[in-house]
Amino acid sequence: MSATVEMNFDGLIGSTHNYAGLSQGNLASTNNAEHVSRPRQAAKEGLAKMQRLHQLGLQQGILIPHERPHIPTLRKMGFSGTDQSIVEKVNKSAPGLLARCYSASSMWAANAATVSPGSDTADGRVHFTPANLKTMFHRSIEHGMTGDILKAIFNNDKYFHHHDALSGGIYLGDEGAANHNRLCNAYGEQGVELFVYGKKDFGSSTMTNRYPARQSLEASMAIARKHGLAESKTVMALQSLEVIDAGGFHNDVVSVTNKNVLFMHEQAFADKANLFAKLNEAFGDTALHFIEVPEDRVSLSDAIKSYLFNSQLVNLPGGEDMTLILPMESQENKSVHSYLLDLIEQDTPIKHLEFVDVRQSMRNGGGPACLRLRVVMNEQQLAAVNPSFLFTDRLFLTLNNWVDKHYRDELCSTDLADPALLFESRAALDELTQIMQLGSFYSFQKV
Ligand code: SUG
Repeated sequence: MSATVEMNFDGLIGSTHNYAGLSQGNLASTNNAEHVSRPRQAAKEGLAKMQRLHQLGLQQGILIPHERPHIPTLRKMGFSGTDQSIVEKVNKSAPGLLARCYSASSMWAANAATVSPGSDTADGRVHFTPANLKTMFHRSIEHGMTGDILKAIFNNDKYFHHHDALSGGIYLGDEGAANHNRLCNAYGEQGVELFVYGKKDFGSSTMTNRYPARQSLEASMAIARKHGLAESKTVMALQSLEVIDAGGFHNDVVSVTNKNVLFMHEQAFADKANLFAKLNEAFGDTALHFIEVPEDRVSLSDAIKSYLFNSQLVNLPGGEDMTLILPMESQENKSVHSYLLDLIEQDTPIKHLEFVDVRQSMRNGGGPACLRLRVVMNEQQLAAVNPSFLFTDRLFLTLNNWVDKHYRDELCSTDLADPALLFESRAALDELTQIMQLGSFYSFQKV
């Protein structure tokens, strides 16, 4: 059997990274609203994380930023004239809309799509469904470009199948891989796909009190059907509504899986016992490891502040031991760090800790795991990936120089009205399409 790997595709952070407080229920986003952001630092932190994982011997890929501000969205909403005059008019009459069309939120690649490996799907192809992200306006405009980027990277019908994002009016909210996990014995074997929802759209609805639940059960079920997953290997679980109301808007803020390990806060799921029973039944005869972190070791509030669970749980080449790639904030939080030091001494597969600095992203509620989309591929599938999107030492250097050339040091909310930012952002993306050998890709390049 050929070697199958799990590859991480990280979102390259766009030049308009800013703190606009757009995501209700995401405490970091709300608390940092209107703070000054540092786009150049943000992009370099992201690139340094990719480089670290690449150095550790993991397969690393890249997703490019979306076009921002997104003028086509503004034109659809009735603004006309030159692109520059549109920015001026929107700033005067609808500044909230301008901020939403300027967000660099596509950086959080875990929300790009739900991906099912070929070993789980009926036709043996890797299936992709871009997330519609309809709960937040600024994110709901991502899925078209996300689909185009995924099609440019995984451009071979023999190995890859691309679905459209789900529609459904106010229903069928889908947040992609942030609410989707997979358990398996080996990456190349059929696994159990775990979909985690926060609300039911039809029939008896489950409701959060303070903050919106973003993922709907009906959306998760539709994706499982469209990807051709075996019913016996698919588990649907309800997110803890208390967790959502405490600021854990995505399930990947409170849990992460790798192979046969589920690492989670004890309060992550609404009905833990039922979930464990369902997972054990779907998984079959070999053992799953449920590593639960108790509230009295790490409070839910500390877990959400430090993003302990928004870490990447990985196997480095040649070893069975697992490594957690964690945000620096979980090293700086005393109770979290003390728990982690105990964890690696216990009898679990998690044996190593690596801390990465992604502070600029963290301030908008995006940790290491938010920044990556996992794609499991066998050798033939991997060979069919567009090589321009594979991370190399050379690409690292090229993109660092590109960031230095095009990104601002700082950005604040009033800067979004500056027409120069529109042209700077386009100059950066124009050069990026040359680096990535994409030709005319963004809408502004096609007029
Ligand atoms: O959707 N933040 C993103 C963070 C996404 C994190 N992703 C995962 N957990 N996988 C969101 O809430 C903030 C933008 C702003 O406020 O400017 C934002 O969109």
